[in-house]
Amino acid sequence: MAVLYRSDAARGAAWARFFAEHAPDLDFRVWPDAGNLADIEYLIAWQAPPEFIASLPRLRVLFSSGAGVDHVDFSALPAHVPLVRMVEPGIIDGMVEYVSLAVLALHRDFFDYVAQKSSRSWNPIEVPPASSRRVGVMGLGSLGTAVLERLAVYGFRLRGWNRSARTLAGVETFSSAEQLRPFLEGSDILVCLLPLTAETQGMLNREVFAALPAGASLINVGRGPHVVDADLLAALDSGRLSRAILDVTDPEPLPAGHPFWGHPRVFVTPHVASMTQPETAAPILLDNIRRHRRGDFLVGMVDRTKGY
Ligand code: NDP
Ligand code: OXD
Repeated sequence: MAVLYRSDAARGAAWARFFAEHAPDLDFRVWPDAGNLADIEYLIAWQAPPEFIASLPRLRVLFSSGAGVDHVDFSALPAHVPLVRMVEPGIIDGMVEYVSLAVLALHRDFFDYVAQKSSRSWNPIEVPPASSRRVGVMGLGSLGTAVLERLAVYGFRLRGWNRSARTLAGVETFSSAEQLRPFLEGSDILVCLLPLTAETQGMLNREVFAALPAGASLINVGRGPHVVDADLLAALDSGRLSRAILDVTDPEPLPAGHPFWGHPRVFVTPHVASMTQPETAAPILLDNIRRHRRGDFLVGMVDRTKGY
């Protein structure tokens, strides 16, 4: 029985160190030193090409090394092999930091001051209290709920929208397609933390932008294909939206000629909002392997019918 890590190479050594120290009984291998592929029962991977999956006759679980699984070809994974996504404190903390930073930067007009600095202009903008700003989060999963919990500390008015109904202390919650519009109408800053599925692709579009309060801003940390780029550019150019902070784009990397790069009110980061941290992820993954070996449920199981 062996565990193969085939993901971010730079972080492979940290994963191997953890397993050597805490699970010396497990044969932990780091790609490309995979050894005999017939030994591999647990695979930790970001991209797992179908032909590679097919070369693992004893594969028992595929662990995604990230939280999202939209890049996984479900049809290449045998039905008896569960797919497990990453739910770990490091990835949650990273997302909480990024979204807090983005919300605060919008709330406190930092991008205006960046522009002012380049033109050497000293022009104070009135500071509204956080309690006057409404932040709406789409997707109340492990990341969306953690983000809302932290934003509450600043005193923002919070709302969240999710497929199934949720109750979160201090958050006005909305669910289902029927409640999308009222949710949007009260979101001055909209944060997308939805998984990418057939249902959510293209969801950040002209109708959604038209339903937001005039001058609202968008933070997309879900996936690039959630956004209809032309609709976002039109909404920014017409003044309907003030700004967009995009950590994810379609495609990635964003091509040099894409209009987002040159747009004065679009801020792009290269898909770095959050990253799996070996120090906090490896213990969770080891626990999941132990769970699997004793027949317990696995933390982060993906529902293939839902796609996340
Ligand atoms: P979860 O699976 O924990 O949460 C997803 C949430 O979205 C669930 O609450 C789900 O509702 C809801 N949802 C799914 N589909 C719909 C829909 N059609 N309409 C309304 N709500 C819906 O995921 P995480 O919070 O862990 O992660 C979310 C996403 O964040 C990932 O899929 C990934 O794309 C992205 N991500 C981005 C990173 C970055 O660096 N930019 C890093 C990590 C993740 P329900 O519970 O009812 O099913
Ligand atoms: C993830 C990501 O899904 O980094 O983990 O986007």
